[in-house]
Amino acid sequence: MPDNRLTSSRESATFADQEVIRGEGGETHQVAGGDVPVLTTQQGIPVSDDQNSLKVGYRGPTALEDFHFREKIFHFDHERIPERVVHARGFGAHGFFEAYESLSDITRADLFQRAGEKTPAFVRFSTVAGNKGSADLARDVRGFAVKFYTQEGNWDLVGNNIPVFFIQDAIKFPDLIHAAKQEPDRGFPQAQTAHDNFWDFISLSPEAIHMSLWAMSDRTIPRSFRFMEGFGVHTFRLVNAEGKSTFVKFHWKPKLGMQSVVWNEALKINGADPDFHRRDLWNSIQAGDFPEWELGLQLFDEDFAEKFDFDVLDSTKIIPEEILPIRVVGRLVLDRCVDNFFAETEQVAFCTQNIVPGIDFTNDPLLQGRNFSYLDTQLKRLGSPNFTYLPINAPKRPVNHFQQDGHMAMVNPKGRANYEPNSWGGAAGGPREAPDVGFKSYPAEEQGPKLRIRPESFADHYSQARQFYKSQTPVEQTHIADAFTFELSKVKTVAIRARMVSHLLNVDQGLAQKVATGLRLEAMPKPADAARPTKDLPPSPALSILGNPPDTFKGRKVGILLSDGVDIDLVKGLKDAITAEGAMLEFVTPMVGGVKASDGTLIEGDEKINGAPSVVYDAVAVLLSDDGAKLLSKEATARDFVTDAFAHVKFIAYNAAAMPLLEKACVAADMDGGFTELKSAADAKTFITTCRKLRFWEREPKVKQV
Ligand code: HDD
Repeated sequence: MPDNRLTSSRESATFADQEVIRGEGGETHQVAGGDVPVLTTQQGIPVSDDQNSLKVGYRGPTALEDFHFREKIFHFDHERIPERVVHARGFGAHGFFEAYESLSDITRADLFQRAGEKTPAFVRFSTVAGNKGSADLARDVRGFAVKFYTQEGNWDLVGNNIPVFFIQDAIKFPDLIHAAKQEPDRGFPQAQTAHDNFWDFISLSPEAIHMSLWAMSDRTIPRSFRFMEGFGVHTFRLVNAEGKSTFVKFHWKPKLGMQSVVWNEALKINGADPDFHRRDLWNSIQAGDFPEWELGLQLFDEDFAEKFDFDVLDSTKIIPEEILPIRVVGRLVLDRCVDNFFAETEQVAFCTQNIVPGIDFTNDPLLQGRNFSYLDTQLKRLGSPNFTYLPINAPKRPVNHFQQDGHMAMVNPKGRANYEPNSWGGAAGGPREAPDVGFKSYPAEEQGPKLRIRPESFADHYSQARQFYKSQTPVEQTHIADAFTFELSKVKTVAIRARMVSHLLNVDQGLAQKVATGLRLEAMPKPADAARPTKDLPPSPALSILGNPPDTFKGRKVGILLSDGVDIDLVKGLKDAITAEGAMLEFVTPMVGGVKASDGTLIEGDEKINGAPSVVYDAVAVLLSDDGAKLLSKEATARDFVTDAFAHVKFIAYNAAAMPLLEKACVAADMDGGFTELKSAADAKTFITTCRKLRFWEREPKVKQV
């Protein structure tokens, strides 16, 4: 019998597909499902009954001697470890870094020596402020932490998706984070900076203004981890075999281009699918659609650093790509999901201090402080200095040292020598240092008085903020003004709102005016006192997301709303066009069991209409029969599907029969260039080509009046 079903690109997994590895090995016994391992306690004692605790009498108390019960509850009680004090919510994946060329003239770091060489890597993406259970689409900076398992040890590049930071000196980090997270008396709001404490701190810290422009831009509501840039933020050093040092800034460029959602969409995604980003990464890797970034380097010497307008040790500043071009030197591919979230994503311990021969620090005071903080926090989180033996943290090369013991010592070398120098001779004496190949710090010359100061060269807080704003397209500038207005509208203290606007006056008069108007401030404040006047730097076009569109719809997802009786050829044509573009699709149906198309084909639903609002898709199609349109135009969730797609300036494909729904959704009278009618299967290609623009931004001024 022919298989009369049409499924989307997403194949559903069954229990039988899943590899059962829990309790592999040991004795087995027959149960209804087949031959399975015998359930045991942690001590390996076979368990006869896991459903009932041991009681005295038929209805009596539980016996203290029930070791199985006690062990099970004891272990459960201790399952949690402290969540990260920042970046608690994250999602990781495995992959590799591949060098495009040898950089041996610049660095002796092993992973950069041979073109084509692949180095295993693990990446963890995260939000900063939210707790572990918060939602993915919080307006927040995203962490982009990469662990490279090089042949000369682990290198951790612990970066963000924004190239600058809020503060210049690590001593301010606890204050910044306290202000950003939930307020201590009430324990809310979580996972958002839209509250008094955060903006109070920022408005009292002019150094934070540049990053707050980035934070209020669309960069902090990315569509996917796959469509974000990443940055090492600080200036680091690369050191070659001759000991020559070159300064470097690290950049990650997503192969599929950048993309963000709009704010109203972000708010709704958080309700519809709080796991939106992690699900997206998981699904794309499982589908074999491996996310990829290119590693870019900005390389410069002391001479450039001297001449540059800003201090290269100041993490609140960028070096524009237009001044110092990025050299692309390799790619990062994520091709494997974790097997166990806790073991890998939760226990992975990134430390900025993890560098390898050929890479070195600079005196950036933020970086210097981080080097203390990360090691310290891992001890707190993971509970033992032996966290380096956890498989996710262990280098993929042998380790040899004289450190020993401690909680959970899992690797315990044999032999007598646990110190050096010793006179046990040869291999029995254990490892010895190797001056020729071992890590050597770059011998930078340092001297001067001990001072608690902020260098004068760090004092210009507004020029690059202005440059960032000027580099955005008008649509993006509007989003920045809207984001400031939204966040400051949640701030109850009017004086804080006004103080923020006083800083924006030093950035751009028009921006300050828009925000002041949006807040209905009674009077425009005076510009904030500035240590340095704002310079009018030329725009850096590379800083805009919309100014650098991807020109492909690859990796994006279309939600197709269907009803019974839908024209099967239209559905097939659309599916083919989406698949040919390398994009994904999901069928959204009134009932998850699917719909019967015009020819009787069962089209299986991926989602029921109330479980997949259009916010979880990049573009939508509404393909209905006359009866289907009659039914769905009375269904609020179907109307929202269309209304939201329209409000979020998405491309919408429809067939003529769907018009009653479009009318009920109040979009029929405003149909614009973002709509494509699918008269025949051939029109689907036109629709997908149109979707490459990602959003129909021309519509936005018409759907936003306040
Ligand atoms: Fe940090 C975690 C990125 C400044 C202290 N940070 C953490 C993570 C990322 C960053 C991506 C999550 C790592 C993971 O997935 O496990 N942090 C940054 C960037 C910064 C920065 C790009 C500035 C350029 N951080 C910073 C400072 C301090 C910290 C100045 C303290 C002085 N960060 C920490 C931490 C965390 C952390 C408390 C929490 C959990 C962890 O380290 O492992 O140590």
